[in-house]
Amino acid sequence: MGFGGSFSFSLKSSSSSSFSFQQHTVQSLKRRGFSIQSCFSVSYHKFVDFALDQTSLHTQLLPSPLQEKYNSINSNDGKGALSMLSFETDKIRLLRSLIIETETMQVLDFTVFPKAEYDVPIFCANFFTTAKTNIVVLDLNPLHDIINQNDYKEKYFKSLIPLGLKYAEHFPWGGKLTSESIKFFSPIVIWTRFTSSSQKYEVLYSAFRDYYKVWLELIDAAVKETDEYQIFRNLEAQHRYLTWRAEKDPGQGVLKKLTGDRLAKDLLRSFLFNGVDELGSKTFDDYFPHYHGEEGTLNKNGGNVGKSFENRPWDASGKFRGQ
Ligand code: BLA
Repeated sequence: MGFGGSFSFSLKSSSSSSFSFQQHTVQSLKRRGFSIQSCFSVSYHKFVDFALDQTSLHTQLLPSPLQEKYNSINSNDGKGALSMLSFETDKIRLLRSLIIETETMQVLDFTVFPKAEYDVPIFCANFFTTAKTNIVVLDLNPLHDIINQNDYKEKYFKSLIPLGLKYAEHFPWGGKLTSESIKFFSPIVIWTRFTSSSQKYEVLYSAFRDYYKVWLELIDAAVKETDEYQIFRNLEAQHRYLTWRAEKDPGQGVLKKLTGDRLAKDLLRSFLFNGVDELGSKTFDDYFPHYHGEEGTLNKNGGNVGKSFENRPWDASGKFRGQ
């Protein structure tokens, strides 16, 4: 099974406007009779539209070389659609989004990876929605340690603590996590689960807009690093992040169900976490020697094994308290 399928489109015809590019995808889906989002009170396309529009106000969005191969595919059962977009800019190595729409779920996986010359956090929005429930991660994932060291936290998160607190009120902590995940999250992470409601989606959309706008300000202000060692540190941190997510993304099972094992693996390694096979040679075990396979999996009774952080581990001043 190849990518693109019958409703792939030419990159060249999309010119420089990200918006028409996006609309093209939506129109393609509509032409194919996908009105799936109508049974949900949320569609994540407007989130991506917003992000692309905002980005192009700040800088020029260039189509990523990945776009030609990864654009739109149907799920194996023909009842769902996966839409993918990818871009780069002068400071962004890869901005990519995956939207999944089926009869039973709406998923957004939107991540922006800065180039290694910038130590700006990775923008991360992961929303998994069914008719009843939602699993949400929205964050500026730190590139460097913010739990044991202060400098990176001060540089990027100190001024954002009030923003995090504003949304923590609306979105209570989502419960236990693997201890690795917590190290990739910032003090302003929105990690939450909620029962589906249109009012909640409005707040989520507002949070997404606010987080993306502050992230754009950070990347705008970022000065290109010239020190080889610092660039290497950033690159290795990016590669470590990609290695974690390509291996442990909780969405893997869903992707495999929708597209089959081979395509799911290709999507994970070449599109979603592109760079995992190119940006470094360390392996998962090199980066996570203490990871025990049972962490984060479900036991036979459906209980979580090896997870912690039942409550938000940061206090209101952004200090890590742990638990
Ligand atoms: C669950 N997704 C989760 C959870 C987290 C994340 C923390 C809770 C379960 C856990 O502790 O692992 C997301 N974890 C992240 C993110 C990072 C991380 C963003 O470490 C970044 C460093 N989610 C998606 C996509 C799908 C998806 C694309 O992003 C589906 C295609 C599904 N996420 C999904 C599902 C669950 C989940 C089904 C529940 C899985 C479970 O409870 O075991």
